[in-house]
Amino acid sequence: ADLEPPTTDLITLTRHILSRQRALGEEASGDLTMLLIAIQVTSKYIASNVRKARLINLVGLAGASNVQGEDQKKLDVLSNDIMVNALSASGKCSVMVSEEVDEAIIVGGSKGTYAVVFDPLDGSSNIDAGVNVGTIFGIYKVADPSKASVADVLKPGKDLVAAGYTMYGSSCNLVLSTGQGVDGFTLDEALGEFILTHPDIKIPSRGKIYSFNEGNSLHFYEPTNKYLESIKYPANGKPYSARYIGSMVADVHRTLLYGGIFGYPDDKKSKDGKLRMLYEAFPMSFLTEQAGGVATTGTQRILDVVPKNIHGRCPVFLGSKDDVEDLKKFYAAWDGEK
Ligand code: P6P
Repeated sequence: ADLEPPTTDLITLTRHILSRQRALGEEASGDLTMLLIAIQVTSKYIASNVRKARLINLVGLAGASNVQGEDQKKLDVLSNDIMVNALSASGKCSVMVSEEVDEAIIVGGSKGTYAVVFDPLDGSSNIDAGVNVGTIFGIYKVADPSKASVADVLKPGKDLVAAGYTMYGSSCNLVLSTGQGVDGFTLDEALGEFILTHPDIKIPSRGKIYSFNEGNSLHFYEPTNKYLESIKYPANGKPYSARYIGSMVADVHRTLLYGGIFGYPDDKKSKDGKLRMLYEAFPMSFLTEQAGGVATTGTQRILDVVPKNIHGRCPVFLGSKDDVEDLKKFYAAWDGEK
């Protein structure tokens, strides 16, 4: 095939972030730019460890000792430490919440005006099977760094100023929004740069795919089962396809690009569902809305939910506007016998 001549106008993630900063004019201090660049570096480094792990079977070797004699860390712990250290060193972050750490981390003496909530390696239970895993992050503004506390992150998802994820799979994809739409980047390992490959991602208004763990159907509430019934046995005789990877970053990435609906509902067994608000539901809902989609708990906009604690969970239905609105109709018609 006649190869395309190389572009002479390469848009890297750094260039993209700087152009967004310039668009904000003088009010932008450059702090968010520096923070996002720190996160970009962690994504590259985690990507290289995930790739290596598959080669040298680093995964799961907790307890084994490496040449320095220190404990070999599992990938999710390693990824957490990479992010905590990079965010602290950036000087722009004064509060952190990580899926791997029980308490909020307050960065002592930091003047950082941002808080970062993150799952350093979501889906890591799948990694031995070679399934795509990812880092999910959200960024809140911290009003007064000298008074930085957990209160700076116990805020509804609508207060996020930025959110994104990096998916580690056959290629490394970073998807980011700073509130002006969603852009996707692919890591060019030769350059060590994330290149803009999916500008201005818009989710189709309706899709043909549903993504639920139907192994939980026995516990699903009536509206969920009735909704699924309606797309598996539709009047028009054209059922939806089922796609469920079991790694949120991969399921959401596909939903953003192809459309359809992803759901992790609340049910009789899990009263609040399984997914965590701060570093799973909120960032993915922020991205979904920025891409023109809808994200609901079934009865409430996810981004309006106020977390009571940093590891709190909430039900998640997100994706194409028309598909999620269809789901909401079943909850609205329900008498709520949970
Ligand atoms: P289940 C992975 O463990 C995770 O946190 C998300 O990435 C994923 O969407 C969900 O759990 C899968 O859960 O119960 O379907 O295996």
